[in-house]
Amino acid sequence: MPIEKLDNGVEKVQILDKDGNVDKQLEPDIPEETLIQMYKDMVYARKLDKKAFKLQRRGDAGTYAPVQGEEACQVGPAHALDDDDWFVPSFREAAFAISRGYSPVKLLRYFMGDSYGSKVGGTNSLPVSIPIASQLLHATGIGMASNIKGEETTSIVYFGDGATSQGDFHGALNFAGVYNSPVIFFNQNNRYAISTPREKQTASQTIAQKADAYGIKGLQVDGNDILATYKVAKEAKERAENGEGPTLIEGLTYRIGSHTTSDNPSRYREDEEVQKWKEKDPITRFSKYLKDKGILDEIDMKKIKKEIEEDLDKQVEKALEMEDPELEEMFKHVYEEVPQRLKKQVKTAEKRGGDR
Ligand SMILES: Cc1ncc(C[n+]2csc(CCOP(=O)(O)OP(=O)(O)O)c2C)c(N)n1
Repeated sequence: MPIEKLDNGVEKVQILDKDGNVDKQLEPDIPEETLIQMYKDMVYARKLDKKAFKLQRRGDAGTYAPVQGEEACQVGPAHALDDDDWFVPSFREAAFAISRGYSPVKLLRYFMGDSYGSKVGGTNSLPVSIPIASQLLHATGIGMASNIKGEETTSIVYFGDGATSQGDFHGALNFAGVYNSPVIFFNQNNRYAISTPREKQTASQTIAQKADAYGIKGLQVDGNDILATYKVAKEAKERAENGEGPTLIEGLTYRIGSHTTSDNPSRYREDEEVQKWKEKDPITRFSKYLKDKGILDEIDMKKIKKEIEEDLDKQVEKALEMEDPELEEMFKHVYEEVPQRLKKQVKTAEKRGGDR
C-alpha cells in the first residue's frame, strides 16, 4: 500500500504489512536497541492485559480495559516522542504507559481502585481519564501553555472513535487549530465504542478528514503497523515543534478483546470478524520484521517472553501485597486543594465504617 490516497484526499500510511513485508522507502531509521525495546514493550503490555483480566475475574481487581490488538498505536508513538513531551491518556493506554516507564504495579493498582495509580507527578503525563473526550481539551490547553512559555514540547492525546461524537473533541480540535497548539490527536479507531460500531458513530468516510474542518492536518495510519505509527507520530511532533500546529492521526486498528472486563462482545460482533483482525496482529508482523533483519531470533524472543513473565509475576505480587488506601486518598492526587464538599463526603463515609 505504502502511502495510499483515498478519493477524499486523505492519506493512509502503511510500512509493514500484515505478512511482515516492509516498504524500504518509508522504513524509519530506528536504532536497534529501540526496536528491541519496542518489541519488549508490546509483549509486556499484551501479557499485562492477560494478568489484569485474570485478577479481575478472581476478584482482586476492578474493571480493566484491554489493549490487545492496539499495542502498535501506542508503543510506536511512545518511542517517537521524548520524555518531556506530554502524554494524555484515556483509559486503554497501558502499552504507552509501559513504554513511558510507568511501573506495572502502579498500573495494576489503578485498576484495583487505588488512587496511587493516578499519581503521575514528576512526569509529563496526565492520569487515566474516564469521561470520554474530556482529556482532549486538557491536551490542547497544555499545548497552548507550552506555546506561551516558549517550550518545545508536544502533547499526545489518545481517544477512541466513540469520543469523536463528543462536543469536547470538536472544541479541542477547534482551539488547537486556532491557537496552533502543538498537539497530536491520536484516534484509536478500534471500530467499536462498547457495542456501537464505527459506521454508527459518524457518516464521514474517515475520522481523519474531520481535521479539515479545523484547518489542521489529518491522516490515517495502519494502527497495527508499529513502523508506520512511529513514523507518523515523529513527523507530527516535528511539525508541532516547527510551529506548524496540531495533527489528527486516525489509527486503523481493532479491539480484539472485550470493551472492558464487564463486556461480552459476542453479543454484538461475529467471531469471523475477530479472526480476520487477529491475522493482522501487530506483534506477529513486528516479530517477523525483527527476525528478517536479524535483530532477534526465535530463541531471543522466547527468552524475552520468559523474562517478562517472571517480572510481571513479581509486579503482580507487589501490587497484591500493597495496603488498601485510606478513604481520603481517593481525592488526594486529583485536586491540589480537596474541595470542602468532598472532605465532607469522606467524613460521612468514614463514619459508616469506611465501606468502599
Ligand atoms: C462522557 C461519558 N459518557 C459515557 C461514558 C461511558 N463509556 C465508557 S467507554 C465508552 C465508549 C468509548 O468508546 P471509544 O471512544 O470508541 O473508546 P474505546 O473504549 O473503544 O477505546 C462509553 C460510552 C463515559 N465514560 N463518559
